[in-house]
Amino acid sequence: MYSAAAAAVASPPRRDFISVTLSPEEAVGAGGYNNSKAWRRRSCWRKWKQLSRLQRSVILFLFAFLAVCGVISYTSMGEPWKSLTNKSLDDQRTEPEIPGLKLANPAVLPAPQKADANLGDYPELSPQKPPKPPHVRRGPSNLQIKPPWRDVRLKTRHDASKPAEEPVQADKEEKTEKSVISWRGAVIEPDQSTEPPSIKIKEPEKPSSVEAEDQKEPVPINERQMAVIEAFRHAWKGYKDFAWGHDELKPLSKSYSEWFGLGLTLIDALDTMWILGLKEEFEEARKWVANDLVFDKNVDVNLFESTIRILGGLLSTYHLTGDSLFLEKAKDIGNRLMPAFKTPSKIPYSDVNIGRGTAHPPRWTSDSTVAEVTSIQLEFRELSRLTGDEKFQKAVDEVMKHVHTLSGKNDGLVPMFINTNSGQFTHLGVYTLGARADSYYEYLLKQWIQGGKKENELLEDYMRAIEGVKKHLLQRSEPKKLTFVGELAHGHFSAKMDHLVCFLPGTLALGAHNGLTADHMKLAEALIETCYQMYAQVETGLSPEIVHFNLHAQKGHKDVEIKPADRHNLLRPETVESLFYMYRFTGDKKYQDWGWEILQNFNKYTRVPTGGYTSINNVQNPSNPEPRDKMESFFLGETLKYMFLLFSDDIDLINLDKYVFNTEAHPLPIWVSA
Ligand code: DMJ
Repeated sequence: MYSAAAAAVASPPRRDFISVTLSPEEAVGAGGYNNSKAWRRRSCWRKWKQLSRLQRSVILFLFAFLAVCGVISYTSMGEPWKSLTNKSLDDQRTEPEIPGLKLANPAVLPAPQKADANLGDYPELSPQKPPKPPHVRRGPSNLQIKPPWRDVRLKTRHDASKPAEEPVQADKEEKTEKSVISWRGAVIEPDQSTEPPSIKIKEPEKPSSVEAEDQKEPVPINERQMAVIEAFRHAWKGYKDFAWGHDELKPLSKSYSEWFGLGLTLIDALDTMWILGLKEEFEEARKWVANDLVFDKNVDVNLFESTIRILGGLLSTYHLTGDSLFLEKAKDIGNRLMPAFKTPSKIPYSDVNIGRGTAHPPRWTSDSTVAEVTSIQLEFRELSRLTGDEKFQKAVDEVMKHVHTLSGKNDGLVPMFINTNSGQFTHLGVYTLGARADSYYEYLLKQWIQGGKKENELLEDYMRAIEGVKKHLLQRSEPKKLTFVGELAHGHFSAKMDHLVCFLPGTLALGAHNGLTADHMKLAEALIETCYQMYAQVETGLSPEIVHFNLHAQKGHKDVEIKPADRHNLLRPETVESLFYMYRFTGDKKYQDWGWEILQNFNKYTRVPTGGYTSINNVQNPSNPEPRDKMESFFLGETLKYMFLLFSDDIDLINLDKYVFNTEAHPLPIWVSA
């Protein structure tokens, strides 16, 4: 029992504290024990009235305070609880048993939906919704070997067709308000149409990551993707056994070849391993990069090739993993390549000695190749964004600005060479979308996308060039009437098409996805059919390096003719690359089926039993395709990566609204506008 005296407060002059009397005796003393509701209410009321105003205010304040605390703690407890629950569920999951390979946990993936391929999907003058900003990981950048199968959200094309967070109506209104200027079917935002983007880079950026903000569901890997993983591991076995740390595997002679002496295949393959989920192989390769990759070497490297393969490969691996090792290496090689830009015209030389810091053109000319000097921009621009050092971007932007103003183009089509002294095009009059010009066109569009679709000169040059292609280079073959891209030499059309040109359907489709005119998608559909026929009409089912199309129907002749000098296959990626884009944007399964046929033919004619794949000399001879004894680094960097992505139904496995692939299939983030 409590004593009333002990607990009561003897009316102090200033009652600035409260007392709580808990004495039943006192309560009963007044009128005996009465537990009726009315009595209790009266008694409480009396007590309340006895309190000073200050005491009452304090009590009321305390109640209010406790109530607010209660609400706050309830909501903040919810999240950790949810994530704890998810985490423990994750921990309990077991991975499927595939020898030596850890794969995605099985989950039920909704069947991919075929995107409505009518014009409504690619409406003229209707740009796509701006992409959601890529997630920026701000945490420590030491190696975070988080296997991608835990980083990939369960999101299919079906989900992608739905609008994202913002209300549809608001989005539509914004579009009609902004998208008023058009240039040959392209939409240019009025507020972005005059000013070129500032190259001022203030703060170094952190990597984006495939990891999204929220908890992601794992996505299962299907059988075709498994076959790609198997092919990769077979190729990797050959490289590891006979060419480890060297540039290219020679799988037949069980040796290697050097080009730059920089472990080209290993670097080119890093992000492919990450995307395929080959954790062990990736870690081993990472160790080599950490311990053995040294750029301080007296060696001449080709600026373009080392940019797209090495710098591009390191940057994308940095983004996917968040591992600062790759950024450090990227900075190192980026800096060592900069002497290439010290030319009278600022058009870079083709070759750089990365140890000595000197650069020079090829021995026989002072020209550089147009595709080479205009296809290093995605990588150098990204390096500036990441490091905060504007010199990289400044150098490559200057090249683009200069090329933009040059005369000698033919309706947007560029010649193949440019002089490093005068800065002028040379060898005028020859136009191709194949070797030496190809990726100029690809990078016009991709830089525009990378920079957030603001750099209108790039878009103008791209749109004009595609018009030039239509006007001068498009023809149809006989008997199947395949649309193809030929070449123009001093006014004469040649029905010759490099396999390299097969990047074009994918690029056109990417442009259409980003709001460019619908007929680019139509052209992409026609051209990818042609590229597929370059495989299907050949005895091995593999494309030669170059084909000539028949313009006139002749009995017993196919559309595709192959000259003896052109019948080699180097395991090139361009057709599967375009198949990947076409499948992502249309959902038409035939593109996956075509890619599957190609993979099977690579396995049939180019696979070397002891490990690795080889280029072949004769795609027309199934009984002896004449292996060349070389596996190019892009087979692992590009061809198998695009195959894996083509067979995936997960649009977030390198989401094309967040990433743009460089010309060597290394994904780099699309910049988010400030
Ligand atoms: C790769 O190095 C790149 O794709 C480049 O753009 C063209 N050549 C090879 C692949 O064919």
